[in-house]
Amino acid sequence: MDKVLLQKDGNVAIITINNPKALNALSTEVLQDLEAAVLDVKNDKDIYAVIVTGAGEKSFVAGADIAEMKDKTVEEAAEYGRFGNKVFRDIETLEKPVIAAINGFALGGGNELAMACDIRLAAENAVFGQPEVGLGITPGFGGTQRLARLIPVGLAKEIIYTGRNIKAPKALEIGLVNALYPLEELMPAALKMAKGIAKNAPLAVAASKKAINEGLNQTIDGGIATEVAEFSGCFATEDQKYGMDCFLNKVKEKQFSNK
Ligand code: DAK
Repeated sequence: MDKVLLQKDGNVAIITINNPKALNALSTEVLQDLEAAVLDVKNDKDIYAVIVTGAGEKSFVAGADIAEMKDKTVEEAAEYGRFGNKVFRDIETLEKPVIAAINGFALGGGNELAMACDIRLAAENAVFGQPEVGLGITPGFGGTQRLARLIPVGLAKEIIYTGRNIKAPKALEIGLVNALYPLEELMPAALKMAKGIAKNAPLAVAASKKAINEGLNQTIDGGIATEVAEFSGCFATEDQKYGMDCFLNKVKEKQFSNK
């Protein structure tokens, strides 16, 4: 696994897309290594939060690998799309929060990877876009679906139909990212947020993620029912008893057990 690096810092995992010669473009090899890294994090009971970023100082991910894609047949393109979408859904449905630390270009599959994460923090030099129509294709790793759910649909259509890149301040203005930082402050900020999340009850954070994500695809009544199921399920955990005992006994420094 050298196209994706996996580091662990306490309860936080950092996944780094490491294909800098192609500005971290998503070749099949990169996607395979990303799938393995996500599986590792999923199975590590001591990891409570995850950061995804790109190697180097210029690019998060500059998209799917155009050189690899160019000569694909219809069937091969469908297979590539299915595989990339499977890996991105693994991230979206991972029972741990995932923060994208967007350290430069987030184009095509790069913007789509960021959108599969829960929270997007970006460097002030970041550039976003879905340039696929200029290459003769549609977005293929969920861009038509996630962008239209994340920002106003008319803006999503404008970004996809024009293929024009947008700069970080505009991405912040339209809600595509949560916050901007000078490049050197991006990873410290992402780590601080991830460690802050990791101090809370991991099972409660996971249940909140599930309720939000599943609720977005349901009616309001269905979503509320999902929330009730997730909320009540927390009462079967040791961490619910512990968290409430800590409050009632005025204990400030909590150490949840993830049970
Ligand atoms: N793929 C492959 N190589 C890439 C790349 C990419 N996406 N982006 C950059 N590179 C390579 C460049 O070819 C160059 O390689 P060398 O010439 O050095 O060998 C190296 O990275 C440095 O790039 P530049 O020399 O171009 O660097 P600049 O600073 O001048 O420009 C740039 C940076 C990010 C503006 C530019 O590289 C660029 O425009 N890159 C392409 C961005 C792009 O169009 N991305 C979207 C890709 S399409 C689907 C599945 C998936 C998708 C669609 C359908 N289905 C199966 C249905 C997803 C599609 C995409 O993501």
